[in-house]
Amino acid sequence: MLVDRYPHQQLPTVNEQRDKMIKACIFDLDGVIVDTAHYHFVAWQRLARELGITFTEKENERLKGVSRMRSLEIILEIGGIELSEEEKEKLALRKNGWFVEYINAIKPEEVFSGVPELLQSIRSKGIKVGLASSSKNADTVLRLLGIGNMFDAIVDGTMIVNTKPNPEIFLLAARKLGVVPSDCVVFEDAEAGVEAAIAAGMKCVGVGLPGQLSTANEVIRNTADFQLADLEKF
Ligand code: B16
Ligand code: MG
Repeated sequence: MLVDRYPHQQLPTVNEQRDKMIKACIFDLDGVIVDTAHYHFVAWQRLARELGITFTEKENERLKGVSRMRSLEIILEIGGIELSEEEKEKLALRKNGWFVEYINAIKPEEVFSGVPELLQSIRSKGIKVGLASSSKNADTVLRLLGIGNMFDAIVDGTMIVNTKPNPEIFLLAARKLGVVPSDCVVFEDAEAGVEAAIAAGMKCVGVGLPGQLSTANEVIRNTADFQLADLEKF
């Protein structure tokens, strides 16, 4: 006897299938579009040295995607130093001054290869493109890279209260794009960012090495490796 394993009433209708399609792609900035992590590292290392703390490139991995203040707290934890809120604010400001000085030299060539083309091809399919970066300097970085106009909505660290892994940044991006969270896919390079995307009820493409970011729906080595056809898988 022929067993109908997929009774027709369980199959999605054409409209439901259309509803399931991804309607927005939301990109993180640092590590997904450009490597600003290097500039963050040089500035944090300069501060750590002043405080007598040894801060390595490996430890810098822990700062990816997290807020400026949390980054400072991680470095102080490494050095076993406790400071008042006021002192921490001063140090964070000092580090940011150096970071801003370094990123002022950023050139459009520093955008990861193939990324502008990927953003353009996503938009040409009628899919919205957003940017969601924890950085309060995202505007400056986008302006210096000359890619600000490639996004339908931009959310940065100045517009949110809770930083990744809290989903707030991605939920705000979806709202600005006019798309429901379940129709969004996030591109992220940091554990905290992947966690935030999933907590927002979105799909997530991790940008990193195989074996990393294991909670993402898919992991690719470089942002530009993403195949548009994969949007239909989500
Ligand atoms: P700022 P993303 C993040 O950018 C960086 O990955 C993280 O290392 C940094 O601490 C954070 O921005 C805040 O940056 O000090 O410029 O406000 O990955 O969310 O684009
Ligand atoms: Mg990042």
